[in-house]
Amino acid sequence: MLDIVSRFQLDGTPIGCVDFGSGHINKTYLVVTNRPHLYVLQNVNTRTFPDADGLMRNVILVTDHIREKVSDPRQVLQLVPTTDEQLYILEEGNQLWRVYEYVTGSICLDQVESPNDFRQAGKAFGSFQRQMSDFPAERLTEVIPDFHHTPKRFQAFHRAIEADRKNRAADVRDEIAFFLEREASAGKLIQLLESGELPLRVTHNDTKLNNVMLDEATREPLCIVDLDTVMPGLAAYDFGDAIRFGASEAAEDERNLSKVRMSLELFRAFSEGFVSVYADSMTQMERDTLCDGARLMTLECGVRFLTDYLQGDTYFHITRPEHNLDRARTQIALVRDMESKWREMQKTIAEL
Ligand code: GN1
Ligand code: MG
Repeated sequence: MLDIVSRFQLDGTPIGCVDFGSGHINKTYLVVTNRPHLYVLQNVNTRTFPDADGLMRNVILVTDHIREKVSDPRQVLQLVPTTDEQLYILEEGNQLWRVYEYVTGSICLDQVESPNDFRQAGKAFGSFQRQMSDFPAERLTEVIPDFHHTPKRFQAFHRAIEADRKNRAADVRDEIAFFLEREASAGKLIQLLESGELPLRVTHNDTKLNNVMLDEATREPLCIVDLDTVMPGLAAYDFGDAIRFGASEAAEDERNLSKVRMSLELFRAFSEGFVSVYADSMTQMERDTLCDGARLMTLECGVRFLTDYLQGDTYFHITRPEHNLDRARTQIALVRDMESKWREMQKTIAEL
């Protein structure tokens, strides 16, 4: 690893490389040097992102665009060039390596410590959408086509059930039934997009709380990370995926399902933050479908986890045998909880 890292223009000599972060797709390391200067090294998963150049072009376009709009360099990810002045290394076998400046004085959270943290995350993702609102979406490569096309995620789910490669379907009959009972509602956002009732935006598409760096002193947002899935999308995707992950009172892989609930207090906090910076840019239909985004992103993620479980865990990194099943079950619990809190969720948005 130090071999790779020393091909980038670092301040100091790299002396260590340790696992970092909690992503399910890429491998991320913190690089320590003999100077007080930290870096983040990533080996991007090119099975998930086969178009490595397209992906890096997106990252460069997006970070350059945001850099024009911010005052503090910590407010946007900064790629570190290689010794031959490239912004990434792409080697044989489609091995993609890149290094970012570590965002000094920042923290990122896997779970909120207070509603205020989540309000700040709402501001961060709302600002990201606002910053990207004057960027021509067609310049971005669609690195994973149909990423949030929920009906197509269901089609893949059906194929996994039919193939049942690992003979797991019989044991998860109830979970499968839960999703299939809701399949009819999966196309709501896509249909509104196709009919022109919802506008296409540049969205982040993976708005987990741990993709926001907060200032460790003020707890205010510094920057958004994990730009690999920035693509044309819907405002409701970013709002919804953030609620799915961050408004849950438990971890995404919690096994004690009685702990898994969507907190209305956290839902309100995020909504306040998001709407406070982004409301002016949103259409009425976008506002009206934010709650649908929360429910559909959770349903979709659950379907993806269960699909991966049925296929033998080939997509999301796992650290225990039933990890993806546990994740699918938390998403089921969250969807159920959202359905029971639907009126309050909608009332919250209407009030804001
Ligand atoms: C993956 O890379 P990471 O862990 O931030 C996934 C998201 C899922 C998320 C579930 C490219 O995100 O779509 O919502 O796991 N990213 C990709 O935790 O598939
Ligand atoms: Mg991530």
